[in-house]
Amino acid sequence: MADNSHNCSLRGKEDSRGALVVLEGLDRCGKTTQSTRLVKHLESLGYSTELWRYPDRTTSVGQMISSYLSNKSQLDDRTIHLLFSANRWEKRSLMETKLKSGTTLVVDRYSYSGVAFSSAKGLDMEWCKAPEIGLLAPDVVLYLDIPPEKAAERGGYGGERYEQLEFQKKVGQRYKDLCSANWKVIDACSTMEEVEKQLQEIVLDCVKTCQEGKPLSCLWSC
Ligand code: DGP
Repeated sequence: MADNSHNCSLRGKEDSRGALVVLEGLDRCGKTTQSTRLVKHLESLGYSTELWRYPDRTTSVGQMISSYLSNKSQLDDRTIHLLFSANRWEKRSLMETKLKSGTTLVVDRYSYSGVAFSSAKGLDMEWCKAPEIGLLAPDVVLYLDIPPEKAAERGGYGGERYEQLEFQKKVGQRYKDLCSANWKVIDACSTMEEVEKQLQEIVLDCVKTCQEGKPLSCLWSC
């Protein structure tokens, strides 16, 4: 019998679930700070919530990625792209289980980082999307928008492979190409509190909708 566990329409007996909330943006746009604050806020309101981040450097695939990012190893562009994707696939079923059990996941980077960063190196965008097909689709993507020059000023870059202004400019352009209906673009140059408040409003709405019942779907809009 065919394995249809990754079919795009995943209707259970009942569609009440946690929300899949993704934060995206250039390096140093504030994703990590804001996702941490968002989780605390949702928890304070009584919602079961977890903070996830990709790459997940704790797995063996994640350790290969970490070594590549810190320039300790060299990998072909397509090879590293597929490793990033595998790092998301290895947590896909856990993600589905958590969401269906009612836990909201706030995810710091997801498939859009995969496509934006790899296609910024010159790889074909459709080729980059292909291994992401079948991963769970976020209910909302919060894009923290910041000019690359401003991001570079924020405490400087930490020395990892992609933290270079010219490269980040290309990544920013690719993100713009990926932007679609479930994206909310937030001005990341506003104060930390303003960004936080905007995110809370958007996400609370989304969490309530998912709690009322919304079927899971898969990337890319199948
Ligand atoms: P972070 O841990 O959020 O600082 O991410 C590490 C770096 O890796 C950052 O420069 C963004 C990049 N990155 C994150 N996800 C992916 C991915 O799926 N593919 C590629 N090529 N780069 C990614």
